[in-house]
Amino acid sequence: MKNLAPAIFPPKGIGDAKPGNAAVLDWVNEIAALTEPENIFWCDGSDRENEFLIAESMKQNVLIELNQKKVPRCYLHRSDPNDVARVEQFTIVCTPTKEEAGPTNNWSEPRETYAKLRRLLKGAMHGRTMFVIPYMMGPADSPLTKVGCEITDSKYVVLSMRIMTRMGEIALKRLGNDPHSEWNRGVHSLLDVNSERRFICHFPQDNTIISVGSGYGGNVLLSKKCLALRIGSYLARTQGWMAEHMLILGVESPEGRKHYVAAAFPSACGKTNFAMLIPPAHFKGWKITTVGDDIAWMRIRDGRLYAVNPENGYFGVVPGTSYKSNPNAMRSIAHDTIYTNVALTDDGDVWWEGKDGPPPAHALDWRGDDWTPESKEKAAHPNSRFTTPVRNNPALDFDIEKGEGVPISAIIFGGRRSDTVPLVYQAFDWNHGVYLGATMASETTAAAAGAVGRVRRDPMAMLPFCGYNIGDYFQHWLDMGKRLTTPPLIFNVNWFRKGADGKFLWPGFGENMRVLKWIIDRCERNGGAVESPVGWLPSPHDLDLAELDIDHNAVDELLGLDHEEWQKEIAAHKEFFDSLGRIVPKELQKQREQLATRFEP
Ligand code: GTP
Ligand code: SPV
Ligand code: MN
Repeated sequence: MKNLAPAIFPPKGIGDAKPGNAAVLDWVNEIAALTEPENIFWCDGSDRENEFLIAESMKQNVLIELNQKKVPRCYLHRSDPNDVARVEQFTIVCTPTKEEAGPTNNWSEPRETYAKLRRLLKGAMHGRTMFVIPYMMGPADSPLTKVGCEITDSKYVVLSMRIMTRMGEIALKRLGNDPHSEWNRGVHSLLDVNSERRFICHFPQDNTIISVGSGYGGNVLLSKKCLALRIGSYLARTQGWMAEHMLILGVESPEGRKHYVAAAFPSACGKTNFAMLIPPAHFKGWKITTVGDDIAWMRIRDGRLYAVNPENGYFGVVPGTSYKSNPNAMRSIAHDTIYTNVALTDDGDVWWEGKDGPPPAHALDWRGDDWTPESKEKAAHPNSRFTTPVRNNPALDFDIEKGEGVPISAIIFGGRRSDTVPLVYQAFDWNHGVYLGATMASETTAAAAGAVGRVRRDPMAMLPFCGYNIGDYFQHWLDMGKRLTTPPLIFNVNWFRKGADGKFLWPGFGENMRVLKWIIDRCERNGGAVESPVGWLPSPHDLDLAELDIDHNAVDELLGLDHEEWQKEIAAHKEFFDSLGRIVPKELQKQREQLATRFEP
């Protein structure tokens, strides 16, 4: 199903928010001359514009209207079945030299790549409408905030960007009229949604992104992984800040003491869920608030790390979301939400695997085919998503718009590991914490096209998102540590360890509060821990497990270190570093040797 809808012609007052910045106008004209659209639609993000675009999207089958009584202002979008996740093999960092992109990125030469993309884009918007979306990443008054401009021929992208970013007037105001000010150029075209002509190209030196051939999420909402992480990480290094694949949450104790933590988990490994956590009844008076669920931009202020969430919405995993697992997400997506690739019930509601209640007797699956509970296929795609504004989140943090950001007390790394890695442990210091991040691994998920469940190293959860040489990125982390007088403590967690029966040992979700509480105790210098070869480990009585139905053996297993597994793990760290070659900083090599030594009898 391709969404190559013909041009639309808005009434007066819609689609004419032409910016005053000459650099933007020149660039738009240049892209229009290349792609030859029928007309140009200048977006301002207003309600009127949004209503018009939704109506047009329904006419052209880009959106399906859902039951407005059950899910007000919610719509369903079906992407092409060949286009349902990020495509890492076609995601490219186009730095002048291959060395700058480093061994973990696909690289191609910028000039040749521009030429190839120009050939693909030639006349690509013929007979169609080209949308120009000015957007802002970060609060209006933050020194971290960046402006981007995305050109696209997809209405789904426009509607999604309005949810995911601060779009329109506010962005143009921040950009101003100086043609030399810094802003990101993003060009997106669906082309013919052909997986053979799908390229997500980043030109960090030019602050430019060109994405063709896809209509899906992280490939096309250029604000997100492309700008906020790949280009962002490149800018962050040159400008002395950090762009990280991290959620940010606030934890307030019953006494009113508040901490913020940032956590890097790979795609589909629990960021959105952790960011919206509701503590179990035992933790009466504790309050968790969400600052961000996917991306953190952080800078140093008075020797501490401060973070903002550059985004304005959540692009979250749908399957598994329920009132049991994530009530705040369920409330968020009950209205004003775009669903992508979920099932459609006969009464116009949405359904997915893991939603509360019994499955519908009949539905249309994510492709639009008949589905019943007897069907072999899943009703919703495993990487089906919701796009919903942060304002919908009942647990939204009060300081989300604070320009200086929120001070970070702890950084948490975590992957999806069936074995080896304990439920939680603390790094000895910043550099050891950088080592934990640099060597983390996770089982692959449906968030990216390709095999699922394969353990791979995913340093700082940034493997697919670091826009430059990963060795330089590790060094940047080490350098940031030197500038921090009060660095956040660094932890590693693993919600996904399994027992001999193949089941998760840890209940996860809201119960992760028990782990978070220990982390906060450590930040306040009063949580107990034992020194182990991997770092500070809680013993079972250091975790508050009251009113939790879990047996002692499971807890011992969760907190245990299996020396044989760790010998393999350390060998895997070495193998990973060896695969990167000389770019791994000496400090991290030293950390690895020290880890190996600590395991010696
Ligand atoms: P991206 O949006 O792709 O970056 O994913 P994410 O990191 O935000 O992951 P998300 O919170 O959406 O969770 C992904 C999947 O993991 C969902 O199916 C969740 O139900 C599941 N999940 C999240 N937290 C936990 C947990 O604590 N334990 C278990 N067992 N599963 C979890
Ligand atoms: C991820 O894969 O980490 C996502 C989804 O958040 S996407 O925006 O498609 O990258
Ligand atoms: Mn998420």
